[in-house]
Amino acid sequence: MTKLLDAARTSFDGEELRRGASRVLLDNWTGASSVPSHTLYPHQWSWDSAFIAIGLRHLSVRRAQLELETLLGAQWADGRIPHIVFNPAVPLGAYFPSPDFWRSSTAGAAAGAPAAPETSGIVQPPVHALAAWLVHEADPQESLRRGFLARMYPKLAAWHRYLTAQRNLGGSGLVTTVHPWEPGMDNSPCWDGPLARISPAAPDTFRRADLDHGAAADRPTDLDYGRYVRLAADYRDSGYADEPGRHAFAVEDPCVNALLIASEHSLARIATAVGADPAVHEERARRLTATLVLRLWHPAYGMFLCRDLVEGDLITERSVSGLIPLIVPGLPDEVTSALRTTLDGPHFRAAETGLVASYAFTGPSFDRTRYWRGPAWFNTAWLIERGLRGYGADKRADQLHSAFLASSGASGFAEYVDPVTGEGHGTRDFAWTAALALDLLARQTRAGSR
Ligand code: 9WN
Repeated sequence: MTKLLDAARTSFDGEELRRGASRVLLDNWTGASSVPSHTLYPHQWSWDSAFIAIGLRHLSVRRAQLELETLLGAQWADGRIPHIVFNPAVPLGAYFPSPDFWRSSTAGAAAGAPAAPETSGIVQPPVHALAAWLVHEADPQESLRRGFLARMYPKLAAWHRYLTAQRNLGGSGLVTTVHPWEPGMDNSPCWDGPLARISPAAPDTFRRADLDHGAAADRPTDLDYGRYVRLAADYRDSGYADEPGRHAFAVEDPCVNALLIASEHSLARIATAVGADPAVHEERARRLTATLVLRLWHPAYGMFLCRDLVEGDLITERSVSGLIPLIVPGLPDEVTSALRTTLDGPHFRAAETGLVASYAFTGPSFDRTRYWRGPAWFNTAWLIERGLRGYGADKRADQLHSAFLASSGASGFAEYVDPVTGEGHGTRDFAWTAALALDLLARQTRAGSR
């Protein structure tokens, strides 16, 4: 970082930031869960709720528990946690695809969708067991008193079983995602190749609600949206069935699988706390870690890559997803040191900018403001900060920590920011940005002078 950037990107008033972040979480709370944003995302989202719970625990442990309980209340009988749980009080036109598109209670009945609430039929990255453990740790006595972990454990175990059994579509053991919305990085250039094979749904068959609130230049193109709609409609029309060879889009993503491994480690702790056997989770975490390295590590790129199961090849695009495995304990030394070099080297320039771009500056599709094609998100920075700390890189983690706090507040808790200027983009008062800022602030207070 230059000296000027350094000062602007690391100075903040902790008390003001705490007040601002708390206000966002209080405003986005809807009674039993939170919305990521009242305008752009007016329902409950799966991985958002996990990140939100991690921050909410510092405001109200009870609400943080409820956030996860509400989400898991919508779990399907096959174990999947849907990526959206719809609020019936929100008008259908407020978000697309709406419940009448997914039709979970009917189209998903055979796969075990509940009769209510209505949900989507795809999933998002499994951060939930990690979040449940962190919520528990915030107040173990209250957690025990309410039987929080005992109620969460069977549901989280069923979720991981769904992912590792039904979503093992490549047979490698890794989880396969079947829609670009599943890895949570919707418009990543990694999907351009796989998406090129999909014929888009006709533009007059749907209406994009996102453009009512987001700038068109920042959001995915109409062509990509048509392809998202086609893939989701085909999945729905198959009854949300997961079978190898059936999906036109089938990708093994490093972030999804790294979060599963981190969550398996948390599930082992949860199992021990509720008197169950942690061995199955420890063993699965070990196996998945070895497979992740075997299948998705690319030494010459110095990072993990996505694998396209339809073509069988690695996708040679550098996305932040490929750095998230830093969160996985027990990686070989050469892997972690290469990941750190890539993070701060010319592709991601994280030490210089203080932020973590979603896609390499050097990539052919880099765009500073378009969705997941360059801008910096705060959940990925939080994961990398945690990963660096896990590997003892405290000094580097401290820098990321301060830069995160400064830019989250300065951007008005933006959904994402320009990775060079830090200027806010997308929606503001975005819940996970505020929640994860609160979490980092709480850790700073505990650590004292950092
Ligand atoms: C589709 C809610 C979600 C996040 C995703 C982000 C975006 C939705 C959209 O918003 O996706 O799920 O409409 O673009 O990409 O990570 O969970 O905040």
